[in-house]
Amino acid sequence: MSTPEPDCDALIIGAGFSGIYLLHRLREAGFRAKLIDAAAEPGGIWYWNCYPGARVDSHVPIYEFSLPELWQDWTWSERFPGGGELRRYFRYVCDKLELWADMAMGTRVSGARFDGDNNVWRVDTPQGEQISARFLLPCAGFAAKSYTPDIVGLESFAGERHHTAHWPQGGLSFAGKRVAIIGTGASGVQVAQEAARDAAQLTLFQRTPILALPMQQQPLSLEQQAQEKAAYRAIFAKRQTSNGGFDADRMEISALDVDAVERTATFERLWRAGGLRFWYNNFSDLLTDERANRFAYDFWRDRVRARIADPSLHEALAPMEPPHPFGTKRPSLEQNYYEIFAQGNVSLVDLKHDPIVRVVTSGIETASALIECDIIVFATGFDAGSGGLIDMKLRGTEGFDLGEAWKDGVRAYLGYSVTGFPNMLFHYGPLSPSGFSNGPTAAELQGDWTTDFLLHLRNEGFTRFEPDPAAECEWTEMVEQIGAMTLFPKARSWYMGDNIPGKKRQLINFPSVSTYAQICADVTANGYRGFTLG
Ligand code: N01
Repeated sequence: MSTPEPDCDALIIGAGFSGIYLLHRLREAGFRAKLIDAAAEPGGIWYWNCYPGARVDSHVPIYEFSLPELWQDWTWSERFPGGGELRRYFRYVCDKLELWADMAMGTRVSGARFDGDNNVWRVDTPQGEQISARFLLPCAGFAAKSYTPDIVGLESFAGERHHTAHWPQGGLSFAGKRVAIIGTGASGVQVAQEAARDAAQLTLFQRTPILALPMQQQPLSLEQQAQEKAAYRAIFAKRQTSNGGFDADRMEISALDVDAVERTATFERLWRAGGLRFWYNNFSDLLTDERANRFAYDFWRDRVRARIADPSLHEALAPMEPPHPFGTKRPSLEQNYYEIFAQGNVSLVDLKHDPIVRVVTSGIETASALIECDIIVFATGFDAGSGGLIDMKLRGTEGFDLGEAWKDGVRAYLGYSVTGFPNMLFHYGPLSPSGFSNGPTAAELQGDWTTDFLLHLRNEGFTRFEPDPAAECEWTEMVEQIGAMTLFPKARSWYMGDNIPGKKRQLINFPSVSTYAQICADVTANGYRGFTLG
């Protein structure tokens, strides 16, 4: 008796850049592809993280799809677009590519198992629906699982508390409120700048100072964009061949091979250019040599100190000695972050000297004081990379789920595929360029590769693939070895997994998109080396 055809050839989970691009490419290639997402609207991270001030840190046109049919007719209002505009962009993309018919928004995955008899994934939803698919393509993004620290007394707090990744979709006014923000990463900085405008009192609880860079935001006129579009094709081509998926790479020269005058002039130029340039376009050895890195840190520190009116805050916000090498934690962008501390309604609690003891009904108690508040904002980040995938409770051939498979650390061939979990490729996942890459660049690269791979399987009549344990092991070790050649292990960060208590310390991103693209192309050219097809 022949087995029934699965509901679809490919089930994509997640309507961010990766999922949307994959749906488009797979449909173009004639696959019966479906996309589901728990959110009510597409946008991935831009849907959930709708806190005030949410804004991308990559300038136009880096953070959009390179498909001409999309960019030719789309315009942005600012050089670094805000979250609302990005959500409108996603709706525009789904309209323009006519994707809606194959998208089921508001559909969450509650579990899935691989049916090895039929080479099919069976995916469950909380409503009791089951969707079968030959291939499972989770596109959960790197930040699908938020992290809230377990602080004593949290449940007793009488006010509102929200994690930046679960912000009320209807918005939340800070006007006249006493607001506490725990965490000063990119999310904390962005909320703080907004809250400082109209909160009666804003208190930032900082464990480690963020080494934030000036955004240099600018409005974008239609005429300006029309002119700039002439260069878009070249910019998108460069994106594919750069390390970070941006429009440029780090320079070829070492910070140690130039004199102080030239070094400072270079830093000045990158600073003025704004955005993340000071990070991804800096000297070649910024992230591999501590002496080179220290030059950049000192420049950053002096520039930032000059903007902090109260000298008593210098050491907390921009310490004399670097808290970690510059750029080994993602340097967020800021617009007026260092100026808000001059306002009467803004204060900083340096948790290194005054740790949180507990939360009480009326606020947050530190070792030295009770800070009363109406709203607590948790800007405390994510169980990045693996967290969102583990939460899907995906069960493979050995009868256990991904959480069990990764209990001693993440392993994945090409940061894509795990032994014991056939017919599954996750995108923008751990051990792929992911958080080290501009999102759309990685989404297109992996989306194209996956489409070619599935076409190959279809053309050859294969219904199953699985990575070889040796290939998976080799890849996992290689990412670790590459990481050890950089300064990243010198910081405690989500890049290293050690922002989550109990999580194994390992570099979770592959450090170069262009190298990754070459390796993936080589895997293809060698008959999908490292995979067993059947
Ligand atoms: O999270 P984070 P995020 N007690 O992990 C602190 C992207 N992103 O949501 O540094 C007190 O960076 C923690 O302190 P420490 C971007 O890639 C992009 O801000 O660990 N504090 C840190 O200050 C970014 O890197 C954009 O010592 C605690 C903060 O919480 C990534 O998302 C905007 C604590 C967490 O910072 C994550 O950013 C937003 C505790 N127990 C995000 N636990 C843009 O595009 C943690 N912290 C601009």
